[in-house]
Amino acid sequence: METVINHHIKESDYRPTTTSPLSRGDFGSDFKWGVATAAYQIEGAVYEDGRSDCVWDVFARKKGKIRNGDHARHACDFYNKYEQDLELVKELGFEQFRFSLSWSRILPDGHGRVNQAGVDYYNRLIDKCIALDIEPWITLYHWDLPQILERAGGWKNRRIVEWFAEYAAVCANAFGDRVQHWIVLNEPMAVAGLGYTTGEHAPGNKGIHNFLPVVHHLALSQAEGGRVLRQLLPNARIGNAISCSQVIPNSQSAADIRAARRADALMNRLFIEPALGLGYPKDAFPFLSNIKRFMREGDREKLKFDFDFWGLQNYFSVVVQHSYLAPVMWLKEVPATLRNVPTTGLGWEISPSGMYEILKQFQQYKGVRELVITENGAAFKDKLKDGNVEDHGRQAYYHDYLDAVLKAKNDGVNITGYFAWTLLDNFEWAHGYSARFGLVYVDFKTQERTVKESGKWFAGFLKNQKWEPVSN
Ligand code: IFM
Repeated sequence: METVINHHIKESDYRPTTTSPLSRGDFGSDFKWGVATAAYQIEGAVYEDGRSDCVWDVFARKKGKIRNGDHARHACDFYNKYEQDLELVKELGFEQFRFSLSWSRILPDGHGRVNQAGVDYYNRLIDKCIALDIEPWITLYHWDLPQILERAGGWKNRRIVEWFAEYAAVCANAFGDRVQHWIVLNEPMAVAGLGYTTGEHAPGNKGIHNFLPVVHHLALSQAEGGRVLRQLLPNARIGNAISCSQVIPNSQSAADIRAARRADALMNRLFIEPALGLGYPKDAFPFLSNIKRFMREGDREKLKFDFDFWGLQNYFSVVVQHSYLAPVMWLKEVPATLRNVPTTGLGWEISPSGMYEILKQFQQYKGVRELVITENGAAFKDKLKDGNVEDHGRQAYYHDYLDAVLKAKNDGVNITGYFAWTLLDNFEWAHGYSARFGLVYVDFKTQERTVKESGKWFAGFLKNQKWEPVSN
């Protein structure tokens, strides 16, 4: 087997690190293959059918928040084009489709009044999936909090746990007869860190004082959402999706090793451990002890929920070092672009070995029943030329990450599914439309879709053709 070393390369020139052919059959016949999306990133139609503003609508209207002044008022117009887009999912050969529900379409006041037009839309979407023999997987919350709830404090206000429970119950009652797989929260760490601490994401709140209450209310809500779904839908399979990355210390110094443990506590342990009954990971990051100020009697129990599966969302590895200049965390990341490693268009390290290591790390938790990769993918600077997008870098990325998933599976990790991120180029949050993650290229002026080379390769792989990586 030939081994390719990808040093000092232009991001789009990434090539597979091994030439091992992959085949779908290697993962076993029950392994689930899907593609993941999120409502706000694709739907558009923000003013249609009684939807109210979410925090991202308001954030995007502010100057300088989203690259190039982009907004998601139209996004991919998936709200109107969902039928043809689901046909593309089918054409690509995915059998599962993960999408999120827009809270402000379903409950425009955040709680109370149900907007039937919003419910009807998701009913049509689910029914279309079923008609195409694609299994719908619902994410309840993928970052688009109704603005009306943000005005009442959003995730800083403990009442959000009740509001979220009500929303979960409305969704379970509306869609639970046809949807078996549910994901409660998507990447709560991004909400707490980017949305309420650094302010890079909506709602744009800044300040470390927000971090702990927001973490605690998200952690309570993930468990409460799980309980609501389980009570109303006893046969559902309920999961939660968290971001995770292998964390590597920059040196073997005691200070760098401790810094890596703190980063690991935040990036990987913060939301899973309270649910497993292990509490917050204060051992590695003593600052987290301050969360007790927001805890009430009985909360340790309320934080627990026995999820059927944990969704892991892995894109890159990180290297960290101790820093005196960063109070609270006392660490800084060593950017991949300074480390002579291959990166994607967003400067994220391409690290298939990191995918392997993180799967092994999560497998060690006794209370974890099953793991699913609920997102993995890469942004590259794709160009549409003569009706084609030759995104060989993305093909190679998928090849190497899938190889790593297979290796982990063969080494005993109970991983049962994989979702590519994502179907369509879309609104990539603060990056706007500048970061293209899709297997399908979108011309945002015409809304025309073009399946990229990576999409065609994935389709071949899912048809059980041996998946040879491109070699040049
Ligand atoms: O686009 C996002 C998604 O919404 C959450 N996980 C990471 C993706 C890529 O940044």
